[in-house]
Amino acid sequence: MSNTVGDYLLERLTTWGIQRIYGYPGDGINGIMGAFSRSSNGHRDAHSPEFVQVRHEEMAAFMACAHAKFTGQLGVCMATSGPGAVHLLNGLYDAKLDHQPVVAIVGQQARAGLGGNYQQEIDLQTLFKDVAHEFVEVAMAPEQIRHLVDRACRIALAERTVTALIIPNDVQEADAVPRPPHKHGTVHSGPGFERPRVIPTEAELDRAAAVLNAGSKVAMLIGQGALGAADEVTEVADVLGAGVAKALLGKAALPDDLPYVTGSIGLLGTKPSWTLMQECDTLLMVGSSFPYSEFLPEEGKARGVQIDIDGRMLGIRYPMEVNLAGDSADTLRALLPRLKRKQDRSWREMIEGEVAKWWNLIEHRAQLAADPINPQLVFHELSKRLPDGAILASDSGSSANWYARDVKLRKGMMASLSGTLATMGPGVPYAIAAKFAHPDRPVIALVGDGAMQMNGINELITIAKYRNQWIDQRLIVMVLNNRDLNQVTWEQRAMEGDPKFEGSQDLPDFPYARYAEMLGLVGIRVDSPDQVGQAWDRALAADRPVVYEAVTDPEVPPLPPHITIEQARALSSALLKGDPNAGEIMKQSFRQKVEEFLPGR
Ligand SMILES: Cc1ncc(C[n+]2csc(CCOP(=O)(O)OP(=O)(O)O)c2C)c(N)n1
Ligand SMILES: [Mg+2]
Repeated sequence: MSNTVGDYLLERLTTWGIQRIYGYPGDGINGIMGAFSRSSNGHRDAHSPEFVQVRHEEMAAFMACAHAKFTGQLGVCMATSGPGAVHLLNGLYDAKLDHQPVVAIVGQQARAGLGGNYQQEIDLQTLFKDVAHEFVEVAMAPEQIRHLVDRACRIALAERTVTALIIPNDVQEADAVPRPPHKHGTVHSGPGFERPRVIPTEAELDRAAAVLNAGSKVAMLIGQGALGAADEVTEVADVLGAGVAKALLGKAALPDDLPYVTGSIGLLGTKPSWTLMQECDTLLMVGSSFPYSEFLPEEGKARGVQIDIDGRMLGIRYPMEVNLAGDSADTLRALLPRLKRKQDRSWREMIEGEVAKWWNLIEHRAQLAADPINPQLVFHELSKRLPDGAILASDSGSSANWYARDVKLRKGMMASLSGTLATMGPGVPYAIAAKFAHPDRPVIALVGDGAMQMNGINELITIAKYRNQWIDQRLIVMVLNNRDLNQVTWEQRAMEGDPKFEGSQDLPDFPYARYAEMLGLVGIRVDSPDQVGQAWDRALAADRPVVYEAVTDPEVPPLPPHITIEQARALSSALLKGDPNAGEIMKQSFRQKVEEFLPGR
């Protein structure tokens, strides 16, 4: 039985299957913290949600987003009024932009003080109106809680988006009204949401099949919408003799060890993905909103078919001939009997040849000498050792390049990053949420030193706090210690034609591995290439979380797969304008590039 609104809130969230809420306390939510305390003392339902205390509310929002990404279920985060609510925002935008269902529950000052320029009073509805525009409501009376929870959860799931529930602290402490009186002006809602089966009409499927059957060089581009459709993508690609490129959020949608998978696309992508898109005559895009048009076929060069569950995402990246609003797996399954097997396999064979050459090139690039460690080697050695069922979380930065290109995911693995917001900072909190959701699986975060200094170091404290709850404690945080905000340094050089601005780009050093040891974790610092592999063996065999600190060379260029004339011109202008590291860059860029043209690559 519920007593207060706070108690009832947790009870109703339990009905929705919420097992965990990531958050940080404050007097704006003490009425809910009291309810957590009562429920954890055994007075309540044993399935009542657990409160996970993070270091910063933004991390709670990242974790709620990652929970959704790694489980397919609703993520929930919680923060106090005012500053706590403001801190949530970046993580909530990460969820919104990557279409993840997340509910944010925030406190507010007592009703009596609102509008009084009161302590910590912020207009929260306006603050959240953009990030949670599908549903942001304030509970002004206990009778509302039931339907506000039901609607916040259902709308987040149905729309794959962020919703927000604002609860003044005196409402939290009021007597619960689980069942509003049966009278005019009350709302009587119920819980539960099941995804519908969404398949396009027969006529549209026929039209799509006609386009796909007419083509002789079919390229597929899959994104996160294809997660869970691996069998269908494989079958369709096989029938159509297609190569398959993957947008970053869809990296785990299809294993990288299939010979016709060209890997990532875009600035962080591969050369075979580039070739696939440049030379295809037909594009089948599945569950992706990959934005960069220069990496897609030139308008008019290919006929296009797109599948997306969200009608709003159709036809916005390429003028598609057929736009299919539907679930990826179900729609591909419905297309299959309509597709004719391509008898001429030469396109597919050409793509497979390109893919084989690419993996050779990647292997060789990883072995090239650098000062002291080539970052590609760190990813390459990890890739070879990835345990079955591993879950990976990459941060934004140069690590995302190497994650995209060098890591070969196998069947049964999961992986994600901040795909659309591309914010710094999700690597460590995503890994923590992955661990809570799948405590029996090894989890690896791939993070830059900038991101570690932004928030990752602090979140190591959360790892130390909770690690004993995880049956398999293998959570490895790999830090690329390059003392540089490297991704942006290269953007300054290659996009702007400016030399590296040391004032904005250089980072202070920090003893990541030693700090991990102070927290009772394992710290491994690697500063020579011959230690890289063994260090991974040690990290992967550890009985507790590990910080794997790799001292890497910031002058190894994360070159786009196809460096354009403009980029080459910009880079040389940056060097001529006196880039402080010009000599080393020339050496590394030349080495990396020359590898591409060596015979047998
Ligand atoms: C919150 C946020 N601030 C700034 C950026 C711009 N940005 C993208 S990558 C990057 C550098 C990341 O540096 P680090 O974490 O050290 O990784 P590295 O590229 O050096 O491997 C920056 C500043 C961003 N994406 N997000
Ligand atoms: Mg760095």
